[in-house]
Amino acid sequence: MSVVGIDLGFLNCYIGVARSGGIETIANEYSDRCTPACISLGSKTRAIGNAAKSQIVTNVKNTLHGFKKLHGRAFEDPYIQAERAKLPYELQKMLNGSVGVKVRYLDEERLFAIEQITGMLLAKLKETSESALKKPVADCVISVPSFFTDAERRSVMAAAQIAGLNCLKLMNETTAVALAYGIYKQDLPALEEKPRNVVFVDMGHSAYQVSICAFNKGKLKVLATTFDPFVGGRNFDEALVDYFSEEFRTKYKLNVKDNPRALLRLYQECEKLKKLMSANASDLPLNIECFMNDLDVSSKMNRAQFEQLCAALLSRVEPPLRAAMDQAKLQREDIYSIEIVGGATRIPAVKEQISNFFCKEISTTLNADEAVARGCALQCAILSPAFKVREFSITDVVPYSVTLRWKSSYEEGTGECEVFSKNHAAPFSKVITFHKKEPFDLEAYYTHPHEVPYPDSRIGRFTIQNVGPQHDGDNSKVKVKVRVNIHGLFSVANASIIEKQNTEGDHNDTPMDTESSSKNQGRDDELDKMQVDQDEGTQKSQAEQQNQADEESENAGTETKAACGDKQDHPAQPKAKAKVKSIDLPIQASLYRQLGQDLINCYIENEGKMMMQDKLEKERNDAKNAVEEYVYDFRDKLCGVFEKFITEEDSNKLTLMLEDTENWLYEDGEDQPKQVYMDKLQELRKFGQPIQERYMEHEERPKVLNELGKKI
Ligand code: ATP
Ligand code: K
Ligand code: MG
Repeated sequence: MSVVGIDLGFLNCYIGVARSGGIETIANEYSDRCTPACISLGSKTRAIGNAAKSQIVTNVKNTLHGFKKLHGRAFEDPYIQAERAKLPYELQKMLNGSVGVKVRYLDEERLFAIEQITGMLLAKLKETSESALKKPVADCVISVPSFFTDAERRSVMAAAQIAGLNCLKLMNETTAVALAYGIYKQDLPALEEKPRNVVFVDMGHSAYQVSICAFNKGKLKVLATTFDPFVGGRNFDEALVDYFSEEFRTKYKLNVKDNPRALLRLYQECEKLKKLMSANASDLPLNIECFMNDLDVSSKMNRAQFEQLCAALLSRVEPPLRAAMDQAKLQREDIYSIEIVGGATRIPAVKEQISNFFCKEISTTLNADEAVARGCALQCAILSPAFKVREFSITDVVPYSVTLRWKSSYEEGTGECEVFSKNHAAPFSKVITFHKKEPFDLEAYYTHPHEVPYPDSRIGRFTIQNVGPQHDGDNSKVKVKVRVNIHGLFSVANASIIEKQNTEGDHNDTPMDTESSSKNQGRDDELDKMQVDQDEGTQKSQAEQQNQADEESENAGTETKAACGDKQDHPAQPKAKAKVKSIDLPIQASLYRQLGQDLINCYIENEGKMMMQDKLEKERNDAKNAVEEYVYDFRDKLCGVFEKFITEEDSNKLTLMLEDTENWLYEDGEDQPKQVYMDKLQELRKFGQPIQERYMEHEERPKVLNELGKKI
């Protein structure tokens, strides 16, 4: 079983693995611990990671980057349309309405779903892990932004499946950071003591996330997460690009925005400049040779100017910090430390905003680039039965409140109930009781659409099937378990109908309730059980129910009964003892923007084909390189060490042959099947081998004699 954690970044990906010595961030084949989230499609092969990044400017339309947030959205989504206008490659609508990219690959026009693109990247990261661990890798934990909705999360899960990964958990990025911070801390307060509250801030390339966590020995609890999904390093780059484009327009009469290649180069140079400005406050140059129309361009900027240019962006640092403190109900003096990670927190003005808000120095003790991957690897180790790690319990939060809505059986209209409030502990299960005579639909959606950075509030529809009236024609009691699982995904996990047996005029919940919850106990990995049951007669307000639920969830093992449902469905009933039987009901789930397994299987098959193609292409190239290498190596040796072992005539003949081969490699032999190169090498060797042997014999003879001499 593998223990691997993947930080699936917008710009940069990192891999953490558990090895004998502990958690380690591993390097790829370029000895780089960072693998760019970049894929380049070519006429013969795909390049992924570092090799793809170097093609951004040369293979503009077929080099994909900046695709992390295209997941789980409709093509018409305003975010997608805004990105589409800026991306140098072409986005296209898939048959199911989601986002795909149109590229040229293997000399054909091809359409890839976003899940396939991220699947390619994840497959590459899998391969990198495999070569580091020297064994197959499947189990892993993958990071996602805490603000990802269910649709976005499911789309990333599909990508993992396409890559052949078994994602044990989608972990919120800031929670991963919190785990990386807490698990090694020896001095956390004891369980009964006041927790240590730490703020984690991550500003990466595409987003800004804040979370506040409470730590006790062996335990971390997320209190609140907030975010601005539209502020990150890329926005600072963009501010610079806009500024210089305008300057070059007046200064050089160049229209940078009309030239994708030039624009990409300007982005790259601006990112470099931005980083330099983090270390240096004085004027720094920006020079690009042969930028457009053979013109060299140059300009400069200093940190003060940059900060002025980005004033609007910088003002967006504080609100999520304030919101997190409000939601966690903490004062500044309750905060033990502020830990920052993510590349863009290296911008001095960003750091300043954060420390000014807390009136406190910020801590940079965590590895800003690798903390997410390390946290994910630690989580994977905790989940892996094969790995021994310190006991550490992690309680995350539900980022957006979730409401269930259903049709009332008695009157026109709907009933609804908020089943999870914002910042509710997760993973978590609750049981809700309905009184129904017929199958019914539960619609799950985000309660407050304006809080969700996503244009559709639907999560899914769950049809509870096979519901009928009781023998006496009364409503049946249906228990429905809803949950937010380990990945942060909402579902109606199961439903059962409660049948009374030998009913002697009594209706009682108690025996069944206990039975059902203990029966479920073993099946679940959730922290706690919550019984949100019909409170017959006295319908409480939604707020009251939730307060009660939240309170109770702190005490493991307790059950809460809270009202939830439309009152008319459950007239008050007299209580007495009765035997009950619980029968599981089928649920038909239709999740919003969910990919069908058939389609995923088809993508898996396609990924396999592309991998095979890459492998064959690599072998073909290796075979070609072997011929080239032989030519150069032998030619060198012919005028060197082999000189004495070949007649001049043969040497001339061979030199000519090598020269012919070299020319062939650049002409007819440039693009041949692998076998042709192998045959070519064989042919050369036939001539070369005898010379090589004569030379070797000559070299070995003195050594052998020497050895013999020693023995005598
Ligand atoms: P996301 O978290 O949004 O998915 P990511 O994890 O790929 O993105 P990071 O690797 O954390 O992003 O950060 C990359 C960003 O940090 C880039 O915009 C990069 O230019 C910026 N960055 C890195 N180093 C510095 C620096 N020294 N000064 C300013 N910005 C920097
Ligand atoms: K990253
Ligand atoms: Mg990141």
